[in-house]
This record gives sequence, structure tokens and C-alpha cells, in this order.
Amino acid sequence: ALPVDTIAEYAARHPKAPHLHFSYGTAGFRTLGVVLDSVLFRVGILAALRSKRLDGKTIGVMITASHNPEEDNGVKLVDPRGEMLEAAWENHATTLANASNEEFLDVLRQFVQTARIDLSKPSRVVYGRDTRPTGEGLVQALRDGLAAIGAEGRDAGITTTPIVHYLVKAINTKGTKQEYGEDSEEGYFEKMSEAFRKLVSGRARIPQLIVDCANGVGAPIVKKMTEYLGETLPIVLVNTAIDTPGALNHNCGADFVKTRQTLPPSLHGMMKPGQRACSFDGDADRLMYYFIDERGYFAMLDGDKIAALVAAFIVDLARLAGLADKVKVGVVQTAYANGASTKYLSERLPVRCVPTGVKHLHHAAEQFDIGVYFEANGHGTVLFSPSTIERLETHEPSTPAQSTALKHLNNLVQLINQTVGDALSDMLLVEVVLAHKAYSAIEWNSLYSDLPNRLVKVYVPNRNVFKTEDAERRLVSPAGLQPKIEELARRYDGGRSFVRPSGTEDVVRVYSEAVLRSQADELAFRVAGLVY
Ligand code: 16G
Ligand code: ZN
Repeated sequence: ALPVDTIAEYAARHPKAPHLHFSYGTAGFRTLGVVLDSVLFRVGILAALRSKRLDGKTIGVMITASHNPEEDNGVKLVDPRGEMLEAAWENHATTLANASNEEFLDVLRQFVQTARIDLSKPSRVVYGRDTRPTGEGLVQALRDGLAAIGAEGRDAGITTTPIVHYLVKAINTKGTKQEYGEDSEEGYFEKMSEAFRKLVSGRARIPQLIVDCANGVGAPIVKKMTEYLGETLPIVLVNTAIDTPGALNHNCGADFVKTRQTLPPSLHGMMKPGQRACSFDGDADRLMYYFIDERGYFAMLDGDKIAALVAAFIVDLARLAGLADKVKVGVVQTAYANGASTKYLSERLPVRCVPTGVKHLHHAAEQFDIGVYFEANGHGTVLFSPSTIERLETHEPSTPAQSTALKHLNNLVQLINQTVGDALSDMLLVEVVLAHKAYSAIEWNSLYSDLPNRLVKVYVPNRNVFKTEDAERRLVSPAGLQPKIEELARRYDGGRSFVRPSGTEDVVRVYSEAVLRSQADELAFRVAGLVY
């Protein structure tokens, strides 16, 4: 039975404020850090119950608000294979978080019954947090939730979101044939750095890379990684002020670069023409590359450019390994992918478009033998299906060239964090491809030229009236709006525009692209005018 007295005792220390409503969305619970205490306590209990429901498998909890301002915080759960929480439980999380203090025990009891949770099972939870000042108190609330129900907790400390995902998968595969890696931060660094060293050995010296850590948890984590990488990858860290109040994600980081399409001011004067730099976001699961060209212009290498670079490389390797018709490589994008990237990729391999949000991309990528997925915002990874991993391990190459390509593919399986987008793993992956292709940032950028594009936020009275189909590329409601958008888009050379309600903010987003900058801007504002 539920230890109701103990739970009640602990719950009294983490009361929910009556006027607050919480919702587990695409990014978990996310709001001002100071109002999340009761949520973390209840999430502790929920994570333990999820573990019991899954026969004592370890569940992950990450406390972060990613690229949001420093005063925000949030929490999301990680399922046993390192993936995001199953959708049905997102609703359970919302229900539990919103129960009043008086109802809480009843709602909990009810839930245990309907979800058929065997309370006698063990429960294990591994948790981490980013560098936000509210994190420490929220971890304490989470621990109280775990203690209240007698769960076994493991503290991963201040770490990145992708490391928590890695740990969950490593813990749950320990001792099995599919062992993912040593279940520790050192295990993560060792696995990745070893694969990286093998992949770049014998290549030309890699030129210096500047890494903007967004004044977040990427700073200590990349720093540790540089100790494992040694000379193989010369890195200069910037924006590492994790203890400076207000610095997190402020005028820096992957989201700043993507949305402003400009250099973080702190990098001005640092970069030589053509030198590569990249930005992480606040929890190190997004990555943006960029450089300053000879004329002094800023050029951005976003998630689409990373997908193009990486997918073409993997297709080549599969062909060189003699596996062209045995291993099907595909790419998954969203409607935000630049039209030029979709064109470039479609000419080389199958490309699928899915609705925004990591879970949709991840799921679609699992349908390929090797699925490359990236959101334009820099979140993405590469998934190798279990049968492909086995094939790569057992395939008998017939020439030395095939053998080399196969070895590279097997090392990529080790290098890439396949649980979720991981800025550090993705950065090493990009560096490997650049080293193999002997590409500079300029050559990488010239794979294709981005169509100028524009993203506009529109505040509307009710964003719920906006409903989409065809992977968010078309509006079905409000009725009559879609033909008008198309009619406008047709007037511009290369014009494309779509409208979708945000999943994270109370706004509608308008995206447009066209061959000319001025036309992309004009199209966006005219479509915004239709929406408003
Ligand atoms: C969330 C998603 C991200 C998506 C963004 C879109 C996850 C873990 N994160 O941050 O993938 O790009 O939402 O936000 O799924 P929007 O709906 O406000 O445009
Ligand atoms: Zn993030």
C-alpha cells in the first residue's frame, strides 16, 4: 500500500499554491523557477511510480529550462531507454501537479489503482540539474518526493540533459548484450573521446574551434571533455560564467544565435575570417555553428546544415562499406527546415517531414536503418537501428576500403549520443566529418545556400483555433485562411509560408522564405497580417 502518512508528512513541506496551474508540455514542466517546488516534489513521486510500473527500471529526471532566461526552470522525465516520457504519462504528470493539497493523496491513490502500479516493486531514479540558481532547492524537493515513497535516488549532480539521458540508458542496459556504456559521467567522456580519437587519427591537425557555452552547464562539461580529447581537438571556451547572476543564455548561446542570426557580442573581435565557432544552449542539447567570412559577414550553420553534412557523410560511408542496398539512411526534418536544405537532401536520400518537437523527429528517425534528424534550431542526433548496429558489427568487408568505411561507421555508433540531441556529441560529429572531408566552415557552408527566411510571432486572442495538417505545413482552421496564405506565397519567387500555434508560448508563429531577403520579410509580415 501507499505510505500515506509519510507522504502526507512530506507533502506538507511542499504545498501547492492554489492559484497556479501547471502543464507538462513538449519540454516538460517549465515556468518561473520559484513556483516549481510542489511540482518537483510530485514529480519525484511520479518518477518513482513510473519506475515501479516498469519493473524497477531506472527513470531519469532533468531539472532545466534549457535556453529560457535564468529565472525560469523546469523538469522533464526520461524513460528507461533514454527517451522522452511516454505521452500518456505526460497527462498523468499534469493531473498530479495540479491536484489541490487536500485532494493530492486521493488523486495519487486513484492513479496507482487505474495505472495498475505494483507498489511492492523497487523504484530507481537518476536525476541531474543545470546551473540555474533555483536548481538546488528544486533538487531538494525532488529528493523529498523520492523519500516520501521510498524510492532509490541517484544524484548525477550539475550536468547536461543529454548526459542524464545517457546515464538512464547506460544504467538500464548494464550487463546486457546492448550495454550502452559505463554508467557514469566518466564513462560518457571515455566512450565518446575514444571514438573521436579513432575517427580523426591520421587526419590533418584540426584547427582551433571556439565554443560558446551560454554561461551554462556546457562550460564545465566541455572543459572536462577537453581533458579526454587532449591535443586532438583544440578548443577555446567562451561564456563560461556559470556563477555570474543573470549571465545564463544572456546575449549568447544557440537560441540567441539562431533567432537573432548574429554573433554573440562576446565573440566580437575574437574570430579570424573563416574560423569555426559554435554555441550550446543552457542545457547543452542544441548546437549552432557559424563563422565570419572574408567580407566580415556572419554565416550561420544551423541544424539543417549539420543534417546535410552528416547525412551525406553517412550515406557515403555506407556505400563505401558495401552496404548501400542493405542499410537505408533517411533524414527527418520539420517544416522549419530551410527549403534549400530539403532540396539538397532530397536529391541524395529519403527525407520525411514531421511536426515540431523532438519526440516526433525521434520516432520518425527510428523507422530508418540509420535515421538522421535535426531541427533547424540545432537539436538533433543520428539513430542506428538495433539490427543495423548488429549488421555493422558482423558484416564481412571484401576490400580494405570497405573495412575502413565499416570501422568508421562502427566508431560513429559509439560517438553519437543516440538517446537525444547532444551538443557535445554533435560537435564532435561535425568535427569528424569536416576532418574527413577536409572541409573548412566555408566549404561546409557552400553545400547549399540557405533561402532567406523570417520567423514572426503573432499574439492572437486564442491560438487554439489554429489547427494544422501535413506536418504543420497547412492550416485547416480557421477555415479559408490556408488558400489566402498560398495565394500570397505564390506571388514571391521561391515563396513558402506556414502558420502554426506554438507549443511553448501563447503565440502563433509565422514562417516564410523566398529567394530574396526583402521578399521573405514582406511575405512573413503579410501572412502575419492575415493571421492577426
Ligand atoms: C520545444 C521542443 C523543441 C521545439 C520547440 C518548438 C522538445 C524537447 N523541445 O522546445 O524541439 O523546437 O519546442 O517550440 O521537444 P514552439 O512550439 O514554441 O515553436
Ligand atoms: Zn536545451
